Amino acid sequence: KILVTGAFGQIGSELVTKLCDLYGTENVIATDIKEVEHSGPFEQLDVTDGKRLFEIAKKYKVDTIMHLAALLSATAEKMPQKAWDINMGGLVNALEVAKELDLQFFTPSSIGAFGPATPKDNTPQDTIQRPTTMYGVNKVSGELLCDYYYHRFGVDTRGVRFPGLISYVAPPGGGTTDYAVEIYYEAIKNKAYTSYIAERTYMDMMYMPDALEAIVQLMEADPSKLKHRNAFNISAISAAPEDFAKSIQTYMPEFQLDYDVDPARQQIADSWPNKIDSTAATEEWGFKATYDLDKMTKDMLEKIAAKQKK
Ligand code: VAH
Repeated sequence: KILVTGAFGQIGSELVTKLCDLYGTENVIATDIKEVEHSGPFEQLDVTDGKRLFEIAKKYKVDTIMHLAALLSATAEKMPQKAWDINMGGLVNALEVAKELDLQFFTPSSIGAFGPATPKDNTPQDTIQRPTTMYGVNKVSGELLCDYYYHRFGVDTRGVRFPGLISYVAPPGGGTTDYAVEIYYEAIKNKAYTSYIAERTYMDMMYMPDALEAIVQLMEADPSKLKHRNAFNISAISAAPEDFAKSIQTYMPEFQLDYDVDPARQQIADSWPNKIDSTAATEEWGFKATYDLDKMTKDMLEKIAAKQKK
């Protein structure tokens, strides 16, 4: 049985569906700070309440925690102290429950765990990590904490450094890479988009189906093959706003892109890599992305158009 925190966020919304399909709805305990309609077991949970998290994990006799509840990079920069409380307080609570109840543990890190001093192209799995955002500090600290709980207490912690994730089910909340989701919705709505990220700003990106498959693959991987744990570089696409526009124009020639750069989010984006190296994930647990930019664009445009029709 799997307890998911942040179950109705951008990743959680689709991960819960995938886990229900794979393991059965009754084996997935969805928790979120928001009260949301859900067909399977649901508990309202603020992850800063460690006692309640423990009670839920015990009540449903879960064997795995997938901890997704967090504030993303742009929001975290607006309220850094709150971001520390939620991102680190929630993580410590979840790790403590995993330790007490001997649970397998997943939480995502991010390309945001890298900073300006990190090599920007083909960023290695093991390299300098001096992020300059609160979100990045949370992600590096989280990686170190998860490795600590593995080495010190034997908790089976595993994680990936997610790139910007693109999806059409639930919107991302306050990320720097959100432009890469907005651009598709605006393409369908207005055949145009004004990007808050400047041209030639390269960042790693991935389509949500590849991200979800990576989580399941990592969690089901043979532990004896894992040389790393928290957290694996994984990416599918390295792109700048004009690359998304060119890809959309393949299917919608009249699409127009222009720019109105947001200095705050541009500064965050500039501190992140252009393209990270996923070799370790491929070698240690067979990671392989299946969506390139054009394949993702085709699916995103079709699925959003279909949603608008409903
Ligand atoms: C963000 N989408 O923009 C998240 C993610 C790599 C980006 O961490 O904050």
